[in-house]
Amino acid sequence: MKLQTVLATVSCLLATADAHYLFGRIILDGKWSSTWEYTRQISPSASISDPQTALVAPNTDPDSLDLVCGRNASVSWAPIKTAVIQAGDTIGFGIGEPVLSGDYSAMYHPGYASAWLSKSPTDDLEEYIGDGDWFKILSVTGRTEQSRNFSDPEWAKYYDQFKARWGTFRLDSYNFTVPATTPPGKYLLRFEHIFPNPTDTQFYVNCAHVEIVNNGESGIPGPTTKIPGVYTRGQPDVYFLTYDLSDEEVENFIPPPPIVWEG
Ligand SMILES: *[C@@H]1O[C@H](CO)[C@@H](O)[C@H](O)[C@H]1NC(C)=O
Ligand SMILES: *[C@@H]1O[C@H](CO)[C@@H](O)[C@H](O)[C@H]1NC(C)=O
Ligand SMILES: *[C@@H]1O[C@H](CO)[C@@H](O)[C@H](O)[C@H]1NC(C)=O
Ligand SMILES: [Cu+2]
Repeated sequence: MKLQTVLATVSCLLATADAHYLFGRIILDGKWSSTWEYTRQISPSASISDPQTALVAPNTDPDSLDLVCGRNASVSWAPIKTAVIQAGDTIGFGIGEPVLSGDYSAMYHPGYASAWLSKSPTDDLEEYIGDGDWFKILSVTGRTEQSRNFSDPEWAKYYDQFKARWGTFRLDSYNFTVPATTPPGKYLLRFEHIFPNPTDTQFYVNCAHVEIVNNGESGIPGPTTKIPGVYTRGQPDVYFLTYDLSDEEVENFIPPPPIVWEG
């Protein structure tokens, strides 16, 4: 068991140079959008020379403004559309270009995902830098009905007994419901996939512009938090080695606060 853990860790670190991804597309009315059609463009990492790798590289600084919507995207600097969605309806995020060659066109790393909303104080989403209150509307930790079926011959080759315990492992998208009592308005809709590591946890984050329509009852979303500020370097539910958890611990894993607002 000890040796297995060491081997698995080494292969993970070797793979991380290329094994990155971003969520440049949304799934609206059951259809995949184009990359950056509704999602804020991000900038390449200045420290990586290959342009594709530079774009998909994750943020590893929990205190950076890049934690809001991805690298250099707390400001909206390229025109995008606003997706109109009815409170209670389903929306999703999907992997966008560039998709790195090889086996990486998916949430390649083990870890957990979440989706968040933050209401723009004005009608102009382009102007909103995401410094208001955020609430969580989705949390995926262990396996769900959307998880890959690794008994299926198409996916069996990607099976890994440690990584497959996490619900998003090897998925190229995730769909979820906007709570039915979400107050109407213009929002940043943020998707986050976290690959925990003891020292440099990777944050994969992107944001879409959405207008939520709700002619019915509105609730009071909460609990809320600020981003950055939601995570502290070293906090044990963000900074850990996934291989060190037992199957039961992954199944019962409690993600970092805040809890999901169900509406
Ligand atoms: C999310 O929905 C889209 C559109 O129906 C679908 O292509 C995709 O496979 C779904 N994702 C998952 C993980 O089920
Ligand atoms: C960040 O975005 C600004 C526009 O807001 C752009 O002018 C600048 O070049 C970008 N920075 C990097 C490092 O890509
Ligand atoms: C998973 O795939 C196997 C093999 O194709 C199939 O027999 C099984 O029904 C699938 N399970 C689910 C939950 O779809
Ligand atoms: Cu990676």
